[in-house]
Amino acid sequence: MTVKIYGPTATRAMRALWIVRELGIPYEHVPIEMKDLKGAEYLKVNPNGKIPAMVDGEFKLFESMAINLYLAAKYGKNGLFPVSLEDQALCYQWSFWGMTEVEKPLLTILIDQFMTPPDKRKPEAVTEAQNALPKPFAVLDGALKNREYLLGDSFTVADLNLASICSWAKPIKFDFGPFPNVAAWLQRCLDRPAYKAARK
Ligand SMILES: N[C@@H](CCC(=O)N[C@@H](CS)C(=O)NCC(=O)O)C(=O)O
Repeated sequence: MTVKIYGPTATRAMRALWIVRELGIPYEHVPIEMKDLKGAEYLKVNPNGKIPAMVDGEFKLFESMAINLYLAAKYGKNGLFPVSLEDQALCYQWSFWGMTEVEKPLLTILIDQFMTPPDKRKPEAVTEAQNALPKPFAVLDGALKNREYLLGDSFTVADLNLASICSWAKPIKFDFGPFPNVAAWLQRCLDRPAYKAARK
């Protein structure tokens, strides 16, 4: 059975497209367009009318982080999903943390810079978002001190999920000067062949 991933590459679907490449499993990419998300057909896949969504046989799942944690747990034979309960919990921790602490401010800036006409931009919201980022990035920088990846020496779904969120810092040219460990880790993750292949 082939896993189906719904959503264009230039969206959060990229996260799922990255992990299927890392896992080396067969998959079908359904690049449903934004205009079709609220159509009856797609609402049967994801009743939220959002992307990404994943279908694995009869099983349907939405929420990008849940999709990736599921795929890693089910198909991860190469250490992408760690063995110990504690390490698995750390994968949940960094995935949820990325969604709650980092994603919104980065997205606010990204949308303002690239998807909002100049007369509709909200500099105050951007300033608030910029002010929100140093605190979590300082935490992340500390967590990455003297280690290549979040859990230690090897790349896991924790890195993939969090790096997929932090990748939005690149187009907005976020200044990682004060966070050199984050900058090096992010580049390490985004240099992976599976990431590059998924972006094509
Ligand atoms: N928390 C969700 C967010 C899903 C989401 O908002 N996706 C965007 C595209 S990146 C979307 O579907 N937007 C269309 C809409 O909200 O109508 C996840 O991570 O999967």
